[in-house]
Amino acid sequence: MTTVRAVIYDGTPGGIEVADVELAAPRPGEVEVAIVAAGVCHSDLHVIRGEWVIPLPVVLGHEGAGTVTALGAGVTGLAVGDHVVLSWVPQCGTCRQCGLGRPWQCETAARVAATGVLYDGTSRFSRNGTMLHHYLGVSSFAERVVIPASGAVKVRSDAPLDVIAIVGCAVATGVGAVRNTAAVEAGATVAVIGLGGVGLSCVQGARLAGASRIVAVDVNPAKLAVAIRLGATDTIDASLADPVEQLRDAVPEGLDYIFDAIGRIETTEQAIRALGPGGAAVIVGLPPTGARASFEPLVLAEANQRILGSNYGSVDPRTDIPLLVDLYMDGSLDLDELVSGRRPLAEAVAALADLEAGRTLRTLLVN
Ligand code: CND
Ligand code: ZN
Repeated sequence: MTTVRAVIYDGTPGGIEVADVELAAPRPGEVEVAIVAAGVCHSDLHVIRGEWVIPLPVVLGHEGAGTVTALGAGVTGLAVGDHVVLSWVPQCGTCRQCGLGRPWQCETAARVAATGVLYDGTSRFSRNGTMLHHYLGVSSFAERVVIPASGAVKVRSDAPLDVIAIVGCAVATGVGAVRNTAAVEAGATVAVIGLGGVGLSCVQGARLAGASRIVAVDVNPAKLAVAIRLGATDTIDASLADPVEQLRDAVPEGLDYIFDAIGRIETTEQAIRALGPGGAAVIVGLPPTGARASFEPLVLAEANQRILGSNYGSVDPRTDIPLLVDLYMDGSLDLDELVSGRRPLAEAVAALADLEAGRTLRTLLVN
């Protein structure tokens, strides 16, 4: 048992605390990782706003990178000192979805995530004898974590951990939604609604895919400017006029793919309504539990359009995360532009408030 600093949320409004907690040693099949940097994602905001039902109290954070500090029994392929990016779908490799080649949909990982524990049904975090839950099997807002070995993805040691931490959620999710879920073809016309860490990663995925048009939509002019630097060909300020009409005007031949990277019901509906013939709307952003969107089935059928959901960019974390790190290191993917700042773990509350207010892109909490 070691004592580590961690960010705990107890389910009450504003109930976030940075405190010392106890971390138990890794059990068989688990590893301990010293977190170097953890990214603050809008999904953490959904949690502290009470928009999703998750087991509480919980150690927050699901994006991060660090070094392996201890191995549980039977762990192979990892060594103390390895650099790892954390995956929030620590795939089991044996369930039906893993067998079908869909590790991002691992049934075992989904089950343990829903109950806030590790694979053996227990947690490694506690505080004064009370169990604390893991968030998505990661809980990266801590100095050290214990996670399933498959959630620690080994990456090259020359890549800066306080940049590539964001590959673990924002970049895998956004680039993956474009390249894997939608499989955008070269020459396709693309729009991305919402330009946070996830949406700007969609923009970069579209650039890598060779999209002919990449229309970036946001209500914040600063985010539109970043999107242009990352490869957007056009920008739309959705606060000025109906974004659906602006999208249709911008690409009269029709949009082939529209990514909703926000998850507000109105933006999901905009993504569907603004599609061109044969187009696909890809839902990447996440709304509160139970929220409903609507669309007109007749239009969808007549125009042969599709609505796709994208979980974790349909990535296989073990192969896609190292590949995305390589793309950063060879200059094909710009991650530095997505990291708007770094703060010590103790300033987690301020970092979450900055994201909520739209002042930041990805803030990294560093140890
Ligand atoms: P972040 O808060 O950084 O960005 C959201 C962006 O949307 C900001 O730039 C806002 O200015 C912009 N915005 C807000 N309202 C509007 C509007 N009406 N029209 C246009 N733009 C608007 O969020 P993030 O990038 O960290 O996360 C985005 C979503 O993705 C969020 O819902 C998160 O929970 C989700 C997500 C999904 C997945 C997945 O696997 N599908 C993984 N991680 C995060
Ligand atoms: Zn996330």
